[in-house]
Amino acid sequence: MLEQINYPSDLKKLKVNELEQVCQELRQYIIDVVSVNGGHFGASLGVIELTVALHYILNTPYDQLVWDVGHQAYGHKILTGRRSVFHTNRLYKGISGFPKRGESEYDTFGVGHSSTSISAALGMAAASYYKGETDRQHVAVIGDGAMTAGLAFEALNHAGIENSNLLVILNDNCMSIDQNVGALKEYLTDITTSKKYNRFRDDVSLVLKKISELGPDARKLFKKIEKSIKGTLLKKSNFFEALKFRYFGPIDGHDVKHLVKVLDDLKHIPGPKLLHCVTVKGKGFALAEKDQTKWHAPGLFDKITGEIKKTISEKPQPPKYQDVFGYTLVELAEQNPNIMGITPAMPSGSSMNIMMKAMPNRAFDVGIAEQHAVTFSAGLATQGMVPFCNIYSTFMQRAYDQVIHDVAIQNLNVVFCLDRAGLAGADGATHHGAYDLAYMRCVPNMTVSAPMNEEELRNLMFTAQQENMGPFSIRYPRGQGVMPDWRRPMKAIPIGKGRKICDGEEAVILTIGHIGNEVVKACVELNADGIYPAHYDLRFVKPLDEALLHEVFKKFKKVITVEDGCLQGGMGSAVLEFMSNNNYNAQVVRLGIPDEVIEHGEQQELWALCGYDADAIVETVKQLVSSRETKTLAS
Ligand SMILES: Cc1ncc(C[n+]2csc(CCOP(=O)(O)OP(=O)(O)O)c2C)c(N)n1
Repeated sequence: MLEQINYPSDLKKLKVNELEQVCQELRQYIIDVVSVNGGHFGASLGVIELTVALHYILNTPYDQLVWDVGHQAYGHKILTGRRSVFHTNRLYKGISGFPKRGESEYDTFGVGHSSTSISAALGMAAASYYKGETDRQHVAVIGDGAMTAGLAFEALNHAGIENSNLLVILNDNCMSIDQNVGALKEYLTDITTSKKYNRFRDDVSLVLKKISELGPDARKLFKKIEKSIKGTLLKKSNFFEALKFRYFGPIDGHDVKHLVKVLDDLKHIPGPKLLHCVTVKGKGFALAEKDQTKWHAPGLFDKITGEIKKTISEKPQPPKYQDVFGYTLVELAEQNPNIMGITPAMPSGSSMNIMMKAMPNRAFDVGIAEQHAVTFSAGLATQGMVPFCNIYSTFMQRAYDQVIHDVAIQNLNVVFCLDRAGLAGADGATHHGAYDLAYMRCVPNMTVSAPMNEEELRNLMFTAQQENMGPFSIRYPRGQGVMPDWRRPMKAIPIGKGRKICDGEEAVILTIGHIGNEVVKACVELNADGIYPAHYDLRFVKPLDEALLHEVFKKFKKVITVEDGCLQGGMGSAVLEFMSNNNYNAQVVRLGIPDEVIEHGEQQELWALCGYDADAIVETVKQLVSSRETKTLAS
């Protein structure tokens, strides 16, 4: 059946009792493709029935369907014109792993970061209301994990007093990437299991039934019946009702026929509504149902046995930076009783789970709440604690005011560990950690650093937890480092002190962070061709190692800067500022992320695209040393 469905219009030709078969085929298709291609997995399997029912009932793309985070939208993509290209998901030049407006008119809102759907759908609904498009539906599908964010609460708070035609579907599977956390989660579990609420659900079904039977006068009748149950169960004890939403559910999110009926009924009820669907993440793939965190995005796997494929290597592999962070934090916390760990919903992704397991009273998962994570850390720091607040570079964007207002202005000793910094790879534009060097560099009191390898990461963490360090950011990329034997004793690094990697002549390369290893590779190739550039690892973008830079600009007239971050305002910019402030004259070529949106692809592929993988660096050095004129060049 799936082969006959290219667009929702094809789906609508089917009878309701044929939809279960469509769900089964759609589920299998996702398993087939993701097992050989990679990508997010469990979340899409959990919303198959919802996806089919929504496209069956709604008049998409006229009706606006907004997916939160968007990692669960594979079924949506397949049913909206992208089945035949789904095998290119997340590949360079292939379709995006998230909804993207430029890709399809069915993708109403670009996503990747969580908890935006209610605000966005409410904006769409308000615009429709203003334009008089009263028949238009606006639906936000949001998970219980994404619902923990401040942004989602802000949107609910606003939506409750708007007349807009908005349906929020709460996809409640009790999971974020790891177990969902917090009081809201416990509340949702309560109302899913409590008898009172189940009885209430039956009342609602009755009301809906009456509506469908009675046609045009239905709304009037609904108001009457609603009034009779208002003030009792509804208002007093339902969180969403208290925010002036009409609450429906909880219902089984895997019963496609029932979903079709309920969604059809809800179309006729105006104003803000919330439908609570209970689903199972990974539904239909036993292993994914069982270990939902592992199967959030498992990589490649055997779809029959479920065995996750590993890249086999003879040599001992360096660890991932995130694991070096996780183990080092515990090691430091054993010595320093003031250290605390904070993660906003990324215990596994950041390896904070190592500390959460070893020291449960000193490590917090605060939910998808980056802003809160930062201000909570600031609060801890006022009491003499040393919080290590680990947030992916891209997600830290959401907590920028908290970084400045709550931490930096008060000069509090909060250590920001920014994982997945630089080009993040297949997750694409929404997930690249492109901006942190620039956005941290302009904040007063902030130390901005990046390790080139695991040993440096450990030393920077050791340095940052010393007394009176103030706000301290340490950024490192996703994936593996370069040193298999990384567990060396830690030592403090003088703040703002860079280091020389190799001496050279003619040209100098300045780097920050892990990308310096591409320069090491490039130098091997250049040396073989008789070209010997010097290489310095700055370690700190702020404060800059001015002594090192004086040495560099006195000796070299050809300077290349390389960073895995945006060119505007990053390390290269800092070097140009230094050069200008000190009246040096040199030819400076800056390599980094240009001022444009970089799409998805393999990390190495994207480094090459942006012109700062080892090959591109070799090319740049060769061009620079062969150019005769020496002029100041900001490229
Ligand atoms: C602002 C932000 N922080 C963190 C993440 C990482 N992240 C992606 S999916 C996810 C869990 C979402 O849980 P939920 O909304 O319940 O959806 P589910 O995966 O359970 O279907 C998290 C934390 C993100 N995408 N955006």
